[in-house]
Amino acid sequence: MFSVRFALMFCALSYFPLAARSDIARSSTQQSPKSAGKPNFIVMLMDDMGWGDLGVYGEPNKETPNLDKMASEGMLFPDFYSACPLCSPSRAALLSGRLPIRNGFYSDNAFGCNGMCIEYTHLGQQPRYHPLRHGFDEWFGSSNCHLGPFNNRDTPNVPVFRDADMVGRYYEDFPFNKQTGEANLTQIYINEATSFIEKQVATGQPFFLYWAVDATHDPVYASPDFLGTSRRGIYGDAVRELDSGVGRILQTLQKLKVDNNTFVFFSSDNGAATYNKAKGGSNGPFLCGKETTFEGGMREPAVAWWPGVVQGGQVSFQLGSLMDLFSTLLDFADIPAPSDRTIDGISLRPALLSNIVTDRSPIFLYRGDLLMAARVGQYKAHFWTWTNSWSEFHSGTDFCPGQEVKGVTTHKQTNQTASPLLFDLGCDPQEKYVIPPSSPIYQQQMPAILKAVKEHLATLKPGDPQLNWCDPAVMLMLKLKGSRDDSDKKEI
Ligand SMILES: [Ca+2]
Repeated sequence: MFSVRFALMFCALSYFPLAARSDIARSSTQQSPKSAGKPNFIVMLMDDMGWGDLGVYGEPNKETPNLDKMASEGMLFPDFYSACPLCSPSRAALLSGRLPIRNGFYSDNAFGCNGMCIEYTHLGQQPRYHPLRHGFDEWFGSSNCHLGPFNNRDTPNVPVFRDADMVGRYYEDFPFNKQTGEANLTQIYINEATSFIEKQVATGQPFFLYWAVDATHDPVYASPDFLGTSRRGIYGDAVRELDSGVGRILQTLQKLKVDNNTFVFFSSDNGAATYNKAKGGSNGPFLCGKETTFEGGMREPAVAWWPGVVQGGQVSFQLGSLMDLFSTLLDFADIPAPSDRTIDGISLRPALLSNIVTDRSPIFLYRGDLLMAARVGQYKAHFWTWTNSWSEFHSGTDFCPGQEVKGVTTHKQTNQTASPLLFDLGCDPQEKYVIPPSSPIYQQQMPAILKAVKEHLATLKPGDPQLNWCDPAVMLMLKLKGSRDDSDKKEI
C-alpha cells in the first residue's frame, strides 16, 4: 500500500479523502514514469489568478520568471479548466475529482445569493470538515479566505490553524494592512512549504503537498520586499511574490535532489476577478471572468513540471480540468480510484508522459445546479447565458469590462437551450462570433454536443446541496460590499 504524508498549506473549505478504489486510473496508458521509488506530489493552487497573468501566457510585463522557467522545463496546458467559476466549489472538485453538483458543493439556486456568498462561506470551519479528518497529516492555514476584518464577537476574524490547533486570527495575530496591502502571509506559506519538504525528504517518505495560497484574491496583498515592485500595481506585487515562492519550492526540490521524483502542478481555482478592473488579474484574450462560465471565468493557467519524466518545453492541447488532478495523482501513485461513485476527472498520464491527447467527455460548465455550457473538442455550446444582474451592473460591478458581446454577455438569465450558442474556440477564443445554426459546422457539431449533454444529465445524481445556507459573517460581508440585488431571479 502506498504510504504518503499529506500536508495542506492553506485551503478553503471541504476536504475529501484522496485514496479510495476505482477502475478509472487503470484505463490510462501503462507507461511508467522513469523515476525511482514512489513519487512526491505538489499541487500549487492560486486564488483568482487568471490565464493571462503569467508571462508564458502572454502577460506583457513578463513578471513571472519562475513560472515561465517552470513551463519551459515542463508542460503547458492552454486548454485547462476549473470545475466552477468560484473558489470553494472549484477546490472541492479538485480534491474529490467530481463536479460540484455531484459532490454537493453547490447551491440549487444558480442565480441566487449563493453565487456570491459561497466563496466566503465558513462551512469548512466545522470540525467534520477539518483537513486532518480527510486524509491530511498536517495543516497550516485557514479554512477560509482572508476577508474581514470582522472585529467583533459575533463575526470574529478568520482563525488560522496549525494542524488541529488554532494559532491565531487574521488581522490580529497575522497582521494585514488593508490600506497598503502589506501582509507577510505568502512568505509564511512559502517557508511552511519548504520546511515541510525538507522534513519529509529527510524521512525518506513520499509526500503530497497542497499549496493553496491566496494573495491574488481580493483583498490582494504582498510582503514589504514585494510591495511596489510590479509595473501592474499591488496585484502584480502579489503575483511576483507567488512566482518567487514557486521558484523557491522548485529550487528546494532540486537542492534536495528529489526534483526527478516529484510531480508538480500549478493552476488556479477560477478566472481573474475582472470586476476589480485594473486592480484585478488578467484572463488574457478570454471573455469576462470570475463567476461566469465564459472562458475568462473557468479557463485556467496550468503548468506541469517533473524533470526527467515530463519532457520540458512541451505544450499539451489535452482538454483538462482541475478534477483531473485527482485521477492523475492516484494513477502515478498506483492507487486505484473509487469505484463506488462517478469520477469526472481523467488521468493526464498519457498527456504528461507521451503528449497524447485523450478523447474525453465534455467539460461541463455549471453555475450552481444549472448547466450553463459545455466544451467538446474545440467547440463550446452555451445553453444559458448570464453575467450579472442589471441592477448590479448599474451599481458598478462589471464582470466583462469592455467586452460586451450582444446577445451573449447578457444581464438577464437567458435560456438558449432552444438554439444553443455555438463558438469555435480555435478561431474565436474570445467567444465573440456565434456560429449560425444554419451553418454546416453547427449542424455537424451540435447534435454530438447535445447527445453528450443528454447522456450526462440522464445519469446525473446531484449531491445534497451544501451551499444553500450562508454563515452570518458571510452575510455581513455581502452587506458591506453592497448586497446583490436578486430582483432578476423572478425572470428565471
Ligand atoms: Ca478563487
